[in-house]
Amino acid sequence: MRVFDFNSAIVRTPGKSVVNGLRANPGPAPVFENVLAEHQTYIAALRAAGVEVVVLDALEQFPDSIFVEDPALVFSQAAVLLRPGAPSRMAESQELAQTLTARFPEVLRLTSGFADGGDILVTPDRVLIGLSARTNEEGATDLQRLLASVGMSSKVVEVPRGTLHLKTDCSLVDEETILATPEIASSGLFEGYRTLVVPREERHATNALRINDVVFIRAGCPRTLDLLQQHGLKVLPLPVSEIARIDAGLSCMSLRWFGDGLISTLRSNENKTQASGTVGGSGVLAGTRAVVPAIRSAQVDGE
Ligand code: CIR
Repeated sequence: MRVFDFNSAIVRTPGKSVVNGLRANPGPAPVFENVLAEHQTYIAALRAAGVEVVVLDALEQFPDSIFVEDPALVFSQAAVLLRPGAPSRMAESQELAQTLTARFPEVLRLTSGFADGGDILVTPDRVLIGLSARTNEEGATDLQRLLASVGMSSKVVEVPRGTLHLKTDCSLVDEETILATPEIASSGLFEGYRTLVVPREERHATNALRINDVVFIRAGCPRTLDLLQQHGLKVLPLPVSEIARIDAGLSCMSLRWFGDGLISTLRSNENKTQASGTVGGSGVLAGTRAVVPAIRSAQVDGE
């Protein structure tokens, strides 16, 4: 199985407070309805790619909680509750604890330091942990210990200064290839990998997301689209200009893994009991129908 083969994902509906999400970006705050629309398009794209999606309820008290990738890390065999480096996001991992415990055979916890999921890049041979303003050495070392306990090797690397997360600047697009900014491509981090370097004016396109046989990229990046297509990849541009206003991209809106079918069982139970958190999964075909108009509208918007 490839590291980007997924059949399951968790996302969280944005709350209205998402407009107050953390941002280094000095531009305008996002508009709630537009964030919601981008989120719905993203969910449809995941379903169209063959993933069953669990949609958790919004958490108004945590403006950034739509970005579920940061407080946790998931693999087929285990999940890890992380300790996000931004104080306003620290308690988000606890909000995921029950959901993860219900779905994973083992749930581990980071106990010291800080680490954000956005700093963790899973490659075929090891897990890369980036040191950034959100992930410190203590957190990275603790995470290495946890990963070793479930048989995974890892390496700690430096994130370019001023970059929010490791995956802000790079993504794995196939088993041998990394989509990267010029800075990270020349850093020597990806020795042994082929790097596809995005042009400087499209540097925000590097937070791409490979899901099964398709690579999601940010809409409005024609040169990156061409670069990936020339490389033989199937690419789906998705609108993220609103969430980009709070420094986010495509990977941060989901936790993804290849599960053993547990979700379907949970879905039928949760539908019966109306337990908190709604579980999506109207099927791959329904997802495909929903995502196509959304993509057209992104192109019309000239995003
Ligand atoms: C934050 O600063 O934490 C959020 N506004 C954006 C998080 C983006 N996360 C990610 O790319 N993994």
